[in-house]
Amino acid sequence: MTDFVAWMQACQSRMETVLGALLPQPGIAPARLHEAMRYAVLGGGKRVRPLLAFAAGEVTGAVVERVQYAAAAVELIHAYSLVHDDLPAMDNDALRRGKPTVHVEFDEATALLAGDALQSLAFETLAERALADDPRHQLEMLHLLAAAAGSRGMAGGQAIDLASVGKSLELAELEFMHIHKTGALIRAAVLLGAHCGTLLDRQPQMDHYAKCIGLAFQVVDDVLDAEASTATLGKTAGKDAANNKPTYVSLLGASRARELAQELRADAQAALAGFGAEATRLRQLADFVVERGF
Ligand code: GRG
Repeated sequence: MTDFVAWMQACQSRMETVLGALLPQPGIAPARLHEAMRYAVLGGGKRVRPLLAFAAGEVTGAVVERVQYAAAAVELIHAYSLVHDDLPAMDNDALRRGKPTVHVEFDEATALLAGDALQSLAFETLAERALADDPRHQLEMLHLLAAAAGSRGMAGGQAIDLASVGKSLELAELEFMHIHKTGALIRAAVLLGAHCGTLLDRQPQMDHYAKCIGLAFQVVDDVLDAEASTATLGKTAGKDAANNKPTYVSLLGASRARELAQELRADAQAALAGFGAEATRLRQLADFVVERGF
């Protein structure tokens, strides 16, 4: 476990350095926009998606100097989504990663533009250097990330989320929403990391792992939103209930939601059964994602 914590910290620190170098320097015009972009991305966040990319890269023997850019691209999309999600037109939140949200610290127009520019920077990062031996794999990475972020992925899930406020959803509908809103980008993190190395016949098993982890992450997020404090989360706790949003906790109760997270963790671990020691980090991350809430 100590070894896992050290690995995690090394990846997080690498990410901070890589993201810091990829983001435009604050003094460069337009300085306010660049400051807002750096504010949104640096100095916070668990970097779960980059960790998954690094772990998946270990399975396919990818070099970290490549995976770090795939990981950064996914994290930039994630950061943009948080900036836009916090806007008054969406979740209207004032606290993120323990600090004022971007539109509160800067202004709404700057927050919109910062999110837009972070999304563009993600694709620039994926496209501007060789990240896979086979250029077709790199093209597939661009395709995977675009699809995961778009209307049939994260943005689509967000649209369903916004439309579901005040409604009671069936469990299957809630799952559909989260597979898109949260799961799609988490899946992309795993697949992009894997694509930096030598792709395997067991790609579908890794994909299944990624889907289970994506959903488990959301179930745990729902439990934490209901049970953890704002100080612990670094974002406003209890927002789902306050906004009358359907969640795993509101549909199943906290106890069954915890069980579901454990079942998804077990499914994720089972998907990796055919892998050897090269999948150790993915296994540890499955435990980390689920246990962070318990
Ligand atoms: C605006 C297109 C668009 C999409 C927004 C990600 C998202 C979609 C909304 C965020 C709302 C939310 C709380 C989703 C639940 C799961 C989630 C993505 C939590 C935040 O991710 P973490 O916990 O955050 O990885 P850190 O700060 O650690 O990076």
